[in-house]
Amino acid sequence: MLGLLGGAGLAVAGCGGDAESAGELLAGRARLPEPFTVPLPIPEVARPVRPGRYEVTQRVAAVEILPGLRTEVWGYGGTFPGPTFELRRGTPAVLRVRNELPVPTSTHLHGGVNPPGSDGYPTDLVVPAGHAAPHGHPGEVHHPVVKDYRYPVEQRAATLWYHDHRMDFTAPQVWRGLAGMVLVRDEEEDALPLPRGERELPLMICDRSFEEDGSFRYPQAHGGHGHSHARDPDFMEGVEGDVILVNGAPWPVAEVTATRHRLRLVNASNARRYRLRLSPGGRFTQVGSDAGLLAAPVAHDTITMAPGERFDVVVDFSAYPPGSTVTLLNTLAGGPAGNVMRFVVTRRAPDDTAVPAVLSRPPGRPRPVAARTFDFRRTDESWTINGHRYRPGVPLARPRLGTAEVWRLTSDFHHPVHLHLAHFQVLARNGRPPAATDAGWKDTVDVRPYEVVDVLARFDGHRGRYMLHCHNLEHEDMAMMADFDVI
Ligand SMILES: [Cu+2]
Repeated sequence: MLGLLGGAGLAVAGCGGDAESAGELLAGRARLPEPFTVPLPIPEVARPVRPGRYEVTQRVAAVEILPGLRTEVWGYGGTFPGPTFELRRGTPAVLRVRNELPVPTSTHLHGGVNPPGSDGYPTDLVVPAGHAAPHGHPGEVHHPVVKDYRYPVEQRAATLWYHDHRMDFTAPQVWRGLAGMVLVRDEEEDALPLPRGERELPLMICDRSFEEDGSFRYPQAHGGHGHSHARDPDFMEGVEGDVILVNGAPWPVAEVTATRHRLRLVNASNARRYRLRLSPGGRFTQVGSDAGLLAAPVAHDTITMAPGERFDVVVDFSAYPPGSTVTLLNTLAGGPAGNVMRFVVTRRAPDDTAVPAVLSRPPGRPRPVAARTFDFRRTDESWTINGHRYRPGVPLARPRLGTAEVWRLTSDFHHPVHLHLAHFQVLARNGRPPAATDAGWKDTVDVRPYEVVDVLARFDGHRGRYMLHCHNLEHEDMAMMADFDVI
């Protein structure tokens, strides 16, 4: 069976689009800026209100994304992206989320190893003041106005991110701005001579479309009116915007010295995959994956990123003459979405950084105690796992705490599969070795049409109810999720 599937990795799921595209393009109507004219913003680093305690308010705000136009965002702290939280392994953090939006929310720390009550389960909702809607789903929980999320932060240094995870409405609510980054740091990372300070850039990449007045454009049927899985069939595959934003700015430009820089790449798009490449050439030296530092660096000419994935890379700008420009391209798209951002190399500067041949000692691969298969597929007008639409509270698996299992992920389309709580390593694609970009411990894997991806997942940290789901957010809202209970 694996042999037969082996050649089908690039077949397309009957949509007539190109085989690498995971969504449907929604053309915008706004006047767009020339690429590489808006400076790259760096999100504020959140300051604790007291040690280990953070507070953030989700609110409506008007921000300037396209020059000269105002965009209403729903933002953590009223910004898009929200503030970056810098957490330290061994120092627990409490994040109080206050909801001043017109809709309920649930905040998921993507990649976090957190107790189930703080995981951002889709029906574990923070509801705004005056919100009178009834409980819409079995087992739905309503926290009035505020909720304290408790993060033990016992995990390795890694690039995480946080975003809304509200049942049925994750895609429109993230599209409106509910996402930000979290950097976990630890002593293992401190000891490395990697670029830091101004030479460490968090880069949250996502796509959006805009109306003529600068407001976000999004398909009405997906837009959060009423309560429905009756989505716009034109966007069944997912929504792709025609403007690429980095840290909330369209095709921005950043000045860099001719030294090494560390780029924390996050694909925060609803549905868009990227294949990143540097022009006029150059290499990404990957030092970390979703769940932390690699054992050893891996060099890539290109990096393919599915929604939810992170790549922690070093780029050495001393390879380019001062005064030159280096463009980060997305070779999966033609037209405007083929550009991501640009670096302008300003001048030579001292550089005492390095990328050591040994980066870290990640946990080894445990021996699996069980194997299961999860089939991600379109069934009638829904996206399903093992033939089921999402049923909150009905687990499809009950792995034991402290064990590991091989989970086989099969697919009819592009489905970036994300596991809450559990980190995994990719063992095989179609029975063959994984891609170079599959290295390390991960929490999200790019599963392509008719692919069979085997991952070794370990269930550590907490017992309770977690989930796996497709991280194409429109698919997720169209029920491509499942619970698993760690027992
Ligand atoms: Cu999917």
